[in-house]
Amino acid sequence: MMTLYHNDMSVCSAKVRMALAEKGLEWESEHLNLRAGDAQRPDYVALNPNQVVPTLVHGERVIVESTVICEYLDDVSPDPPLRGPDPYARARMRLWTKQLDEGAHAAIGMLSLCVAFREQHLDRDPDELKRYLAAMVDAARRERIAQALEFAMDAPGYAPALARWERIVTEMDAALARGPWLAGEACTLADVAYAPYLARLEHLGLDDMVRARPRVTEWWSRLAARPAFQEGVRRWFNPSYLALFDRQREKARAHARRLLALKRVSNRSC
Ligand SMILES: N[C@@H](CCC(=O)N[C@@H](CS)C(=O)NCC(=O)O)C(=O)O
Repeated sequence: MMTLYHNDMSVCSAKVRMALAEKGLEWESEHLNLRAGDAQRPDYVALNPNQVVPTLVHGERVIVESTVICEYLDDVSPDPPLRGPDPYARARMRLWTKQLDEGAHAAIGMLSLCVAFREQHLDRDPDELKRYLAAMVDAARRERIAQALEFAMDAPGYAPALARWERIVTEMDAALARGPWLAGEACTLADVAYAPYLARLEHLGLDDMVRARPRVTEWWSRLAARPAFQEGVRRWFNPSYLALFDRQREKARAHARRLLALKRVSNRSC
């Protein structure tokens, strides 16, 4: 039996839960409350020194990093295969997941913090928040939270994070012109990996970039209709987070429209 240490609204956890569901694998849930600092508990840090979810425990084996966990699941349970049918499809699949690990995940973190999660941090006891930030091993994450707390959507990292996601969605559009899934003919770990991120863009009101591209819209609705999306992602949506997103969404949408319009104007004048 596998045990997944995870969080309901964590995009990286949702990615692994969806992969587990695609594979039809049974697993036990150890849910962590990230806002209560559970990822910094010594017993959890012993499993995952990065203080992040998810972590998969399979017998004696401990596996961290959501991309690595998904590939591990595909190795231990190859049917149905989720890495792509041939070397080229597998290479394209990896390029997509690599991109998430190399900044796109941090960018969605920045957007989520500035639009919504800062509100949760501001509601915390200030001493507890100070302790949480001081104990954090990832200085870049601490900096993102500090920026979000101080500047919200005017944080210096916000516009670049939004632009990064617009670029990704543009690349998705080009990929989907060549085949029904991101890496070609088959649904792979690339599609699974991005599903929770597309849901997050929607929750944050930052999905104009998706809706402006019919191919991406169609792919996203096919992906969200998969039973594994329901099982691994939607079923876990936390109502208190959904209510927070509902409160913030229209402000974020209007702000993003202004930012992207400004970018288009400045691109034209260059
Ligand atoms: N590269 C890691 C990133 C994991 C990550 O950033 N997890 C977030 C949730 S999506 C987390 O656990 N944050 C800890 C916190 O908010 O205290 C992975 O893919 O597993």
